[in-house]
Amino acid sequence: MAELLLALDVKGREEAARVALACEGELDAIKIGYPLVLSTGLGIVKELAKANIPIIADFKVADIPNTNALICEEVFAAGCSGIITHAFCGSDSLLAIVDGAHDHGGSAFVVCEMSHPGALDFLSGANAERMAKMAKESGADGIIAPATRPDRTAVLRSVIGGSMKIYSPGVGAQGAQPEDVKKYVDGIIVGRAIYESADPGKAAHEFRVRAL
Ligand code: FNU
Repeated sequence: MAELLLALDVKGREEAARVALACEGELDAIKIGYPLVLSTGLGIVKELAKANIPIIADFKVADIPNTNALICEEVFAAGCSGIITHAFCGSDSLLAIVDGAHDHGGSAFVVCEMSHPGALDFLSGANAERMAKMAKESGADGIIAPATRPDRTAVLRSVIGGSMKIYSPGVGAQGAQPEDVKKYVDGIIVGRAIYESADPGKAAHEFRVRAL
């Protein structure tokens, strides 16, 4: 049984509010990222959080430890409950995110293998497994692994064990189905297949049921 996370990659406050309202009651969390935050500002977090739902900041942070810590301060002060980070900058940078999240009562999720075809250039295979191992050693709360490659997500699950979460993007527009990965993961991440739907609430409901 997997949770449903909406990737709210729409632009502007009105559109974000429209989709979030339509999906009310169907979601376990909303994932926001650069498209929404660059078009509205981080203040959007407080508006979305009014629905009493966790907001996860998908900023795929990739910087030196000090900058990562400063980014965490802003993300959690804005009201987010989780942050998504890259791991390829190394263990000290990763630890700055994990500590930054935990210091603010939040969670840190680590991108290990990405879902798009180009991930096979760098962000997959042995590199992904090394990053998953590092994520576990860092005390991170979970990892991001691809619904588009369920076999790889199963491998990453075996690397991290059962105590960390896996959130999995790639369902819907990128071609994966909830049934492909739900047994390996704690949550599926769905964006366009919900927010571009004529009826986002109905689409979210269907994904939620299929992820059970
Ligand atoms: P949709 N996302 C992803 N693949 O797609 N954070 C990754 O490997 C990853 C992500 C995000 O395709 C992507 O940025 F690490 O419209 C987008 O916000 O369903 C969402 O997951 C997928 O959106």
